[in-house]
Amino acid sequence: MSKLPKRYTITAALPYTNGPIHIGHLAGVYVPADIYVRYLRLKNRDVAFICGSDEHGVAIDIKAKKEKKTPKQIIDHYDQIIRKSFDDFGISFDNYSRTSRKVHHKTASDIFTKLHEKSKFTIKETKQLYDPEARAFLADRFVVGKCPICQNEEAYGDQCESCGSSLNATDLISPKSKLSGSKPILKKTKHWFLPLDQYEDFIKDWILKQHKKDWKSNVYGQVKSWVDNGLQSRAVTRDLDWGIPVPVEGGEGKVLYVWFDAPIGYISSTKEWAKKKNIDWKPYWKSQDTKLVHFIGKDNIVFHCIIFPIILKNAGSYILPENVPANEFLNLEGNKISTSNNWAVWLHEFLEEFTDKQDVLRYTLTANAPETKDNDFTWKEFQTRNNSELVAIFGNFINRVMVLTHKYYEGKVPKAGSLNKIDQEVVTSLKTFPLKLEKEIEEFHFRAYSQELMNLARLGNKYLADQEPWKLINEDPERVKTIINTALQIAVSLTVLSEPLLPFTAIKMKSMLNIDLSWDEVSTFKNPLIIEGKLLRKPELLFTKIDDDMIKIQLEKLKFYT
Ligand code: B3M
Ligand code: ZN
Repeated sequence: MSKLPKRYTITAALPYTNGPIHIGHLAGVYVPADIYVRYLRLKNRDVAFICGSDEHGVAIDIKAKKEKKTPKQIIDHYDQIIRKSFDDFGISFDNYSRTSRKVHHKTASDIFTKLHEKSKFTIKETKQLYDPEARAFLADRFVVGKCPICQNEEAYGDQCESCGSSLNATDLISPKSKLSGSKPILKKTKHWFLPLDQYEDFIKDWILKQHKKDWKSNVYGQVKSWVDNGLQSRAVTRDLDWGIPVPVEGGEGKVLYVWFDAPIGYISSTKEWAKKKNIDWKPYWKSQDTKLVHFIGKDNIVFHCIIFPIILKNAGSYILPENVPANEFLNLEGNKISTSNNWAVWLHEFLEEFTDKQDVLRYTLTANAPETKDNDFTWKEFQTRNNSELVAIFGNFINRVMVLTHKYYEGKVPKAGSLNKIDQEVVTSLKTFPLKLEKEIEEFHFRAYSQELMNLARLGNKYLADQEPWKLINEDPERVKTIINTALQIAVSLTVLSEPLLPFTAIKMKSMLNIDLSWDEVSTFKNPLIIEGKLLRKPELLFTKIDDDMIKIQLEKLKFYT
């Protein structure tokens, strides 16, 4: 897309409501998406930031059965935990819906019916494992048995978690149903298949040819390997009682495969949002001058780059994503994050224990984001990023320039005299930051953006440390006015340019500096960013040190659960 998009539809992966949000979700999907959207809004662009809870699928059904609850109880419980934790963490969705809502059932059913009526599915009879006692077909996760490869007794129908082999449920030795424990039988069943193999040329041309340069290598590489191995047709219906009922003749007792309906959840959530705003949803999904970007984790690439685009291609005049900047995985203290072993940092618990450190976590997860390879989160790094960068550089600079302005000028911005060589060099350097940061964000390089931002704070901190205005106040008060005025220009620029990443801190800084500028006003820098005489508000500390015992508590917590 060469010219500027008229509007942006930005989606973030719909979290399953079978558990809370953890730092892996944040680093992989939600913090990068939120940075991008907040930047676009600061550029006064028309943005729809869309998400919602993903409420169907086998995992929810399994959890419900395990906890002797209904799926509805499970999804209601986690939907409100997830929704609140996103809100408290500043993930600024324009709409957060739920795929259990009517608007989604209708949208997904209509799209399925349309593809069915256009004969875009192949309907095939297959043999599947069936539990004669529970009178239910068994999805892979509902079958356990001995792994034919490593003899592990507890292998699942789709995968053996001890040797990692992917299996077919019929491969298992002495399979058992997780529902009733009985021996499953093979029973004929019918499913609707999406013939992905018929769209290889479409995917090759759209992604492998047109997006070779601008899509991330980890995403491009995964799509290429799927295509090189030959796309297989894929069942998009399931013999389950939890999900969206198959809306066509012969679909009784079956539901839509969760990965058929979930991405359509972006569209239903957009419809819900547009209705609340009394605007038309269709341009956000059907106009060529809309830029559509999906933020997801690497395990969702095939669904967002192959299956969902093929569904939309057949559903009629939908746009394709301009980019799908999927991140890799985040590990925790050297181990894979595991919800079942509680080896995770849960967002809602973090927010309870660190009430005012949302931006510290946003910064740490971005500075260390798994953008091109899996990466590791450690509590030590969280402490170091806070103490050595946010407190010692960023916060220290802002606090000093605020305190000195109040101390020498009763909080009023002093008039600058003529700039000496060093002042000019600092201002010239200052003017390069907006475009530098803009480029990093537009190219989804959020790690680089966070480090360049810290460099801007370093520029201010070093300028004050080198100029030492506190030593000159008596002998050269005019010089001090110039230094403080220049330092305040840097502080204002840092405030606006940091908002996408540090929204909670930016609110405090905008209030202290008594400013409200757009990104472009900072990048054009036509006039001083803050004019002499402007009255600043009282300084407040932006960041406080994290001491060792706060980290020790977190590490103990992790050990306790292992
Ligand atoms: N619910 C998240 C996951 O795979 C999945 C994303 C759906 S996005 C349409 O963990
Ligand atoms: Zn095995």
